[in-house]
Amino acid sequence: MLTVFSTDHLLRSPRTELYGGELVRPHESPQRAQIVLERVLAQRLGEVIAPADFGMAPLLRVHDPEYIEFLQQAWTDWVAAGNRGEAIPDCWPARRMAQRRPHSITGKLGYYAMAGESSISQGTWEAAGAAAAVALTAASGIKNGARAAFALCRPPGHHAARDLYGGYCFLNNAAIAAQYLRDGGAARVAILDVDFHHGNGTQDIFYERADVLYVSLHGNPADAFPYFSGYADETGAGDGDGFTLNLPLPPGTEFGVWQDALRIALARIAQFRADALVVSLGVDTFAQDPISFFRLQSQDFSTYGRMLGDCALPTLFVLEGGYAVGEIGINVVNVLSGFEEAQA
Ligand code: 6XA
Ligand code: ZN
Repeated sequence: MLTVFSTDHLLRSPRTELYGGELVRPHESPQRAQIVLERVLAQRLGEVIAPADFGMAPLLRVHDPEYIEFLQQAWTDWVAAGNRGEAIPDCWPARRMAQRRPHSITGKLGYYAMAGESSISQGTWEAAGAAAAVALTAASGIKNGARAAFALCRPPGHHAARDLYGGYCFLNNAAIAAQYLRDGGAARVAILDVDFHHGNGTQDIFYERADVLYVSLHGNPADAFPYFSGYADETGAGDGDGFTLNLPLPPGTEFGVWQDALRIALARIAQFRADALVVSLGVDTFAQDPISFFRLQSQDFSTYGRMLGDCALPTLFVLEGGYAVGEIGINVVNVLSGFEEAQA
């Protein structure tokens, strides 16, 4: 399987994450991508290439132009305003408040943030742009007939909506890739989100569309981030009614129960008759993950990788979360190798 990777992920290296009432070293660290890359190479998964340049057009198919401009400018404006720390919001357009974009950079951060943990620092925009290019390059492999490709993206993307960042995400790499596949001739694209967290951004982007199916297994939002998205009764709207499937699962979920939910997800994807599958691949479902509450073991990632391979669809894997850095490489590559085994 082809892997696409960019060293520009290193440009995303904030010092702080707002966590447990403190500013701590970010869970979403440069080390994560390095360890996944090392495992890809050690297991000889296949060729590793750098991304091509796709320009802004495919980003603007998914995100608002004003939002992109905000991301490009945020750090410069934050520093120019005289702030000394990294850029974090401290006021949001909550219930019954005006949903208008302020002039002030601090106001803009609140306007565009769906969560407050992710500090914006120098290079954040450049790294996010590189991650989107990684996803697009891997998607172009699929478009040109590859059976599978792995986008080793960092920062991740599935919490980013048309005009929202947060949950460590700025540009929605999986959504940008899915839209690119649609524009390249795939009539129906399915997105399967196996990250521990609900991909509120991806769901929102395609919520009213019947051409992109969004299916997610995740920690019940009553108990887990992003708290305000991912309930089972969110099923799509308008033309998209019935084209969102959420399978929320409770704290302590073991692989057996998770696998039953995956079978339901895969049955829906088969019924949809997708031309291509995009997998939002987060491995924060791992039992030892520091911020999540499922109980998957490393061998379980191989097992479900084989189940994905059995679907026999052109498949693009896009890296999302996973913070047990010691095992992130093993768990990610177990999924990819399991997939290859089933396809062989
Ligand atoms: C913020 C938790 C962010 C979770 C990010 C993630 N307290 N999403 O892994 O998939
Ligand atoms: Zn996650």
